[in-house]
Amino acid sequence: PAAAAPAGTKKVIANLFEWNWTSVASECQSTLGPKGYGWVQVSPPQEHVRRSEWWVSYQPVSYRIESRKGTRAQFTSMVDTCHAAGVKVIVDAVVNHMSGQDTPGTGWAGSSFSHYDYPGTYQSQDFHYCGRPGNEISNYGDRWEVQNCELVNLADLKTESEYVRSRLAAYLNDLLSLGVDGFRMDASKHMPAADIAAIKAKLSRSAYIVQEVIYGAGEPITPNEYTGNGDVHEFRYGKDLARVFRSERLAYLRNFGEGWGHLPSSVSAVFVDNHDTQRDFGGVLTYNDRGIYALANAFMLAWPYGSPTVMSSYTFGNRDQGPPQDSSGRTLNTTCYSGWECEHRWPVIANMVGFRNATEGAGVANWYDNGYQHIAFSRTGKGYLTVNDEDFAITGRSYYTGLPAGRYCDVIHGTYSNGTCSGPVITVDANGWFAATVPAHDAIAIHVGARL
Ligand code: ARE
Ligand code: CA
Repeated sequence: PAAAAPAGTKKVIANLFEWNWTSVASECQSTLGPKGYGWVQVSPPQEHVRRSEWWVSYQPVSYRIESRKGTRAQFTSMVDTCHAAGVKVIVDAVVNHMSGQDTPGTGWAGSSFSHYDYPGTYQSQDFHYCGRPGNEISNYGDRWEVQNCELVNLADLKTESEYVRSRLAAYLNDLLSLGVDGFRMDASKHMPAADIAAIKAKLSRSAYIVQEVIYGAGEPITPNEYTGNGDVHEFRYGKDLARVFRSERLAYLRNFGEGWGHLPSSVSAVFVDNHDTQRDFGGVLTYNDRGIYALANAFMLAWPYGSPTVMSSYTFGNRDQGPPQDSSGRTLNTTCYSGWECEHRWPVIANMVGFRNATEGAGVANWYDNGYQHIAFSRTGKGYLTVNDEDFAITGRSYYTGLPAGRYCDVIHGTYSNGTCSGPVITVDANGWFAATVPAHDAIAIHVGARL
């Protein structure tokens, strides 16, 4: 199967979770483009139920591009602005189901609906009624049930039907006509891979596809089944990385990825955390872990496995809490570091996007570890990262980088722009070595794109 991984050297995705379209547009211009992000992933744009929680986005009531995040015109203008900044757009596409409210209501843009009836879009014959208690999925060990019953009461579309497939394709084609470049296929596990393939075959042009299939030990439906359609999210990545940082040894990372039983790199989409794992799947590293979270993202961005997504969150106290919003439920403009975490702007993370771009295509060489929490490796001829997650500084060591001699900006502690570095400079000698102290729980990173 052809890998659909994002093309070009700018492959890093920023997931601006629940940002409104106006704020996404200005972020493309001010930060994502300049910092080298190649893609922005945005939350579901279609009309949804009216409530304050974030997850209303995952309860479609029509395919009008009208949501708490903005109007169709604002969405279109956001796509154009991001493109002008060199950033492509991935839309989170909710195609497995419609809403899950038992009582009838009116959607964000005024469409009336009831459970299993969305006038003008779907009627009762377009849904699965699986006949199990509450039509609900309870056993992930049963393939048929997972794909034909309801995920948390969400009206499950008959994705095997020609009408449903065409209607879904019409929605996705509408987004493509507005310039969208790719889709995150929500709840892909709950649709047979063949149904997704049939919908994809109806798209008017090629688009990047990344499917959400959460690996579950012992489950019959596996991420591998979906790789023929495009990329698949590798949920083991963030879970394993967190365990290594929290309770194991960074030295174990020397073969991280396929060597750990993860998906083939060419079809794997990875992240330290996403909007579900930061809430529900305990143990992953999140913005709450501050410096360690930044180091984990630095490792992800430096390590040539999969297509990385950087998560960008709003601050939340409880799992259901929606994004900052006005009294009518419209999402407020993003204000970084006040209500919004903006991890994608943290200097360490944002600067490592440049490292990823500069080292694209180069393999790993010169791995070093001390057997515990201090590791280092080069990306052949292009860059070098050393992470020290010991409780003590590592002093008096030299590192072999194999890089051309020169003065490099340490992009973990400084930002390179217009030929100058705002932080420490690392000097690589004629033999490819440098000497430096790496403080406890810290790192040094240099690359050919930030050479003075
Ligand atoms: C909300 C309420 C529910 C209510 C429902 C309908 O919380 O109580 O019944 O509304 O009114 C999100 C939220 C849900 C929310 C839903 C709809 O997380 O809380 O429900 O939106 O508004 C499984 C799926 C996987 C899914 C996760 C959450 O396989 O696809 O569950 N992830 C995506 C999104 C979510 C989103 C949805 C799907 C729905 O990323 O944000 O839900 O569109 C094992 C299995 C996994 C399974 C996991 C949890 O690990 O291996 O497959 O993931 O358990 O059950
Ligand atoms: Ca289904």
